[in-house]
Amino acid sequence: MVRKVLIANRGEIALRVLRACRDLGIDHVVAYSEADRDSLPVRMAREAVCIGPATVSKSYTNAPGLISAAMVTGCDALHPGYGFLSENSYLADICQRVGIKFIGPSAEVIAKMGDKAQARQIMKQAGVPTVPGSDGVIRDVAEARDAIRKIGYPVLIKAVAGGGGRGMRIAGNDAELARFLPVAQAEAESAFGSGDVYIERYVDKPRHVEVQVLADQHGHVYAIGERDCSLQRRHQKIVEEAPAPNLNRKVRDNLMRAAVKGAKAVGYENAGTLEFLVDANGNFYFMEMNTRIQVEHPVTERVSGLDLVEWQLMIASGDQLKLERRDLEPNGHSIECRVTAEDPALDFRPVAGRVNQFVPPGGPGIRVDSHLYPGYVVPPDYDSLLAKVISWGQTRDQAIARMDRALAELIITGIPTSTAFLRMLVTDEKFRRGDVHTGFVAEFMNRNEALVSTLQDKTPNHL
Ligand code: MV4
Repeated sequence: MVRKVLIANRGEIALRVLRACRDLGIDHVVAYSEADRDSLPVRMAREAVCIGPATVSKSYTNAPGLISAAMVTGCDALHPGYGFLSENSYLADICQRVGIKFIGPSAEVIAKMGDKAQARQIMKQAGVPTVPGSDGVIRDVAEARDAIRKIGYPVLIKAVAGGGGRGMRIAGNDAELARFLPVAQAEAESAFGSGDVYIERYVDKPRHVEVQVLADQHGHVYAIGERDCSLQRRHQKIVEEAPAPNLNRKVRDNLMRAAVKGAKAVGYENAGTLEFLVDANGNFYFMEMNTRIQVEHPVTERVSGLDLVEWQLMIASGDQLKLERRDLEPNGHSIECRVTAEDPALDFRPVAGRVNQFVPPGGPGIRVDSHLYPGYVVPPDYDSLLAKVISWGQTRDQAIARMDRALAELIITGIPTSTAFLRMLVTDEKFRRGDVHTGFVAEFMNRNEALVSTLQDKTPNHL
């Protein structure tokens, strides 16, 4: 049984976990850095504990500090949120050893899925479709050529310890391979501390479709549904939706089955996500598994009716998860927009500073997850997410109309935000048609560069 949870995160996700704790009557402590002393989750928590200075490595990613904070405050569980140490097998391992329930899968599963080449192999062996590629790590050009004989060009060189798209290199022929392999290895070494890379056939303009899974401690594993997260900029997701638009029913069923098979094969526990690439012909391939709750979980919550964070806590407590097939049919359509403190006029440069006014949108079909309040000072030390605006509609068109309305209602003054850019995106004709793929935002920018560079948040009339 989980009695008291250390919330080892900040911002909107700390608030989200706090809310789930309150709804379940579970005691909680928010761990915060000096930069977050005046933050909303700290103010709203029953208890909070300072874990160090603003610098991430001295607070939110300092595992010994988090463990001490949990022990000193009498917590018997730790929720890592997303980012920071949420997929760190070392933290999960120490938690296990000192009797603190890490709210997520076991340290062993986190480590296996953290090694992207190993994750691929495990999924392939379990019968989950993977992109044709190398069997494990590629050491030199000779090994690469050997693998490519079977898979063909173009290929993508990826870091084993990477993920999220960082440090990838495309090679279209032998010459490019010889040039880019050492570059990719050196980049991987300096970025992730491991120069190990692997190779996959390059899929052109795929869709990013991911499947939410929930697995309890008693062997019940369910695919809760998929999300399309194709709208990304520099590997940062901007807009996510559930269900995925224009996804063939049969393809979807097969995706759900593959996700359950994959999660069962690794002995998964708690909430997780299997990322797939879907090509233009509806073929799908396993990419990576995320062993945490994700930023975009609310769209799945909205169409499934499940509180995923509550389920994380209940699963960690040993509760049984039993769902019927009909519980897993998506109800309507949900879209999330990530409102960030970035200036579209300055190539989306992140900004810090004081929020003057904050008026979140409301009305039918709108949910806002945000840690903002008027007067809040956005610190420069962390990611730039300010608010997630989540819309719901019976149809995708209604979800889009409500999102457009909600973004028009949203008022954040004092710092520039991405709000106006998001409004442009969701009202784009191609987006409306559900004609999405991972190159969408880049193409959108090419079409709209001039307009985007002039975007500014509108000032409310009464100022
Ligand atoms: C790929 C790919 C094409 N072919 N793998 C980027 C993030 C990481 N999770 C995997 N990524 C990709 N892997 C093969 N074999 C294209 C991407 C990719 C991408 C994937 C999802 C969302 C946005 C993306 C943007 C550029 C490239």
